Amino acid sequence: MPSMLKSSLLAAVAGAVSVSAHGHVTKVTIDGKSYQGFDPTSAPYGPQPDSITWSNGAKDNGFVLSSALQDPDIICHLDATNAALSAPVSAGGDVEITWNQWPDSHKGPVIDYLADCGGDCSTVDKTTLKWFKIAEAGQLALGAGSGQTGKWADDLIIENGLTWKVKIPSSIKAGNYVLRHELIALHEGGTEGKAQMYPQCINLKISGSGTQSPEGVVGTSLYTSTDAGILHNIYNDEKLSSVADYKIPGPALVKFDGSSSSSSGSTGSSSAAPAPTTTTASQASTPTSATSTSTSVAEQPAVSSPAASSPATPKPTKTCSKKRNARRHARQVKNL
Ligand SMILES: [Cu+2]
Repeated sequence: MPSMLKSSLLAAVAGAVSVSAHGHVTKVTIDGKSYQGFDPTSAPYGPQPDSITWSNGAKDNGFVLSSALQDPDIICHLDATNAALSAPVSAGGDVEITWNQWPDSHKGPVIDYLADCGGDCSTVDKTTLKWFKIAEAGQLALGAGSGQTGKWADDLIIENGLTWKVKIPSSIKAGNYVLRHELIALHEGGTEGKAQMYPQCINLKISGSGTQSPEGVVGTSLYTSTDAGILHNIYNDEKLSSVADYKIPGPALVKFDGSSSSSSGSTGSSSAAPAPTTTTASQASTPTSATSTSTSVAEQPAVSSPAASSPATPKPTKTCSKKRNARRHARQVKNL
């Protein structure tokens, strides 16, 4: 396919700076303050400034394959090491996470977890962190026809100016936490071990008067390669009766005091989703403008319009659904 060839050539020309078109978190914004994300594509060539985002060795903007879900790499990305800083945030406040880019072909859920560091997050052993799920969003609309993909939480990232907003539960106990923000790409999810996991960890110092301290599970126990939401063919929607048939992977969403609902990503049509947590590109410059009332932390960033009527327009940019690219990805991961 010519466009495929063209994008491969472009990627090759981009060379060392950007080997492929996945993505990494480039910025985290809290209370109007921006913190630099870790850039795995420039880190090999120079030191990165201290930040609240954990560093990793995903040199190509890459991912952790679902064949390695019991490996510590799944916790905070490939060879991740602790962030030196922590950002203050009030319980009930929002954390906005901005990606540098995201390929249209990469569809799947977006999930956010917290883990209590029990002390200093800059030195905590990541393998001891116990994660509980505070937000999730999965499939939002079924594919329109045979072989067509539907609308997914990952698509909202693109729609919302590459930014995802997650609300810190207002009832959570104050303390030092790591936020684990994760995109999953299922374009090859029909093959066991081929789903792509893109976790990014972020250190937070949460203030407030809450008392909830949920149980969690260690990162290497969050998923297995055969979980229904990970071993999943996104091109087979005609076999589904509703978007709720897609099961978002990982432990159950925690119910927090004062929040009413469960995941809207898995509760059916997106028209049922309330809208307060949407982040649009235009809102991004005024992150504290959200006028949301006491809404659930679990609400997905809302689809801006009746989404069922506007199925994602598929573009032929299958960044790594082509076998050659997939092999290249695998090689890169192996060589890290
Ligand atoms: Cu990819």
